[in-house]
Amino acid sequence: MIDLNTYGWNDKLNQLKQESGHRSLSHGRVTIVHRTCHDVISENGLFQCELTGNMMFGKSDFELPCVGDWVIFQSFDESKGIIVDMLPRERTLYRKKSGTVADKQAIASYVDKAFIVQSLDDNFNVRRAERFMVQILEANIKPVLVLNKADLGFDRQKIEEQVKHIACQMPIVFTSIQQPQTISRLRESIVDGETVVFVGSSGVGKSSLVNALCEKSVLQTSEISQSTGKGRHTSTRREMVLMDGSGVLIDTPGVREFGLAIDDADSLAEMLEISDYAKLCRFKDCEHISEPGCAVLEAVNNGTLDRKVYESYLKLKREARHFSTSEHEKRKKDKSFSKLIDEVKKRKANF
Ligand SMILES: Nc1nc2c(ncn2[C@@H]2O[C@H](COP(=O)(O)OP(=O)(O)OP(=O)(O)O)[C@@H](O)[C@H]2O)c(=O)[nH]1
Ligand SMILES: [Mg+2]
Ligand SMILES: [Zn+2]
Repeated sequence: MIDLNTYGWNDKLNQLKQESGHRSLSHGRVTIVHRTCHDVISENGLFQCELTGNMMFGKSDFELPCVGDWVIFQSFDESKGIIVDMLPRERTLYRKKSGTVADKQAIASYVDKAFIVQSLDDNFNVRRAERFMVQILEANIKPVLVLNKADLGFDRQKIEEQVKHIACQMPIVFTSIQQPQTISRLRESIVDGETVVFVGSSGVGKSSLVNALCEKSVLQTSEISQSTGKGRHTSTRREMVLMDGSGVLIDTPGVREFGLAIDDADSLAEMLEISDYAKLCRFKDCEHISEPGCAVLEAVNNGTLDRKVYESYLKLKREARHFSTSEHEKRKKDKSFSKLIDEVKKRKANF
């Protein structure tokens, strides 16, 4: 019998299951999403489950179970089943689906912490770290910036200078898979039963860190390419593993771009430490672009606020607004389309 508490099951989830009307069915957590089925870990072991047609009907992809979701399923035998329901989502990390304007993609659910992994060769990029951070904070997940490959030599002072405006939102940890004490420190930052998702570019060492934390090779990692010294795309799926029975780690494939899927751009000022200035602007609805009496612009001009942080703030805000208005429009269109179909059905019925 598997103790699902080690996977994060708790009284609150149990309560939700009781309320779901599926008391007698099994519950479990999605560990891998395959093309047509889901691996679900439950008290009775791992099950391969398909979705009922009902669960898929009228749903967008991001609403279907993703890694980390808790689901209710009916088992057929000791290893196969069918998912009939999903418990309400919490702390889900989304991103904008690449190549779309208003579609989002669910990366992982019921996440407590997110390790934003960057490597200290040429991957470290504070703008990219900010981007991940705002999406993670938006989901009520705790971000941690993990700067890996610390064995390669880097200018610590220069890096700390660049991240100082976000350091109070997220701790920064330097790691190397060749320095066991840095891995122990990382392990200590994970609380029992907590779920941690690893995100970042390809080749930064996400899977290597998961393996180091588990002290065994549970995931495949890349060989360093001799010619460039850089990693190649190795992980191809999001995958959950259990660390020493005390923490749940979710590895993800490296992403080239991480588009914001945020509904409310207002919190960005606070996340990027701009709100202290914004409070002093003459107008309450100041956009901090060219308004008279704008304290943010003044702080940029007198050098107290880093211009690059300010520009990044404007860019992320534009992007978040673009996403939320496009998403809103899309929802409106979908709604009026389904209304139209209902209307046609009614007319047919009346004939
Ligand atoms: N020098 C050094 N190399 C590392 C470290 N961590 C990982 N690597 C190497 O970096 C390469 C990429 O590691 P992976 O763990 O596969 O990277 P990943 O982030 O999972 O990449 P994707 O799965 O493609 O997203 C491998 O060759 C690792 O051995 C480190 O701390 N120091
Ligand atoms: Mg990987
Ligand atoms: Zn202003």
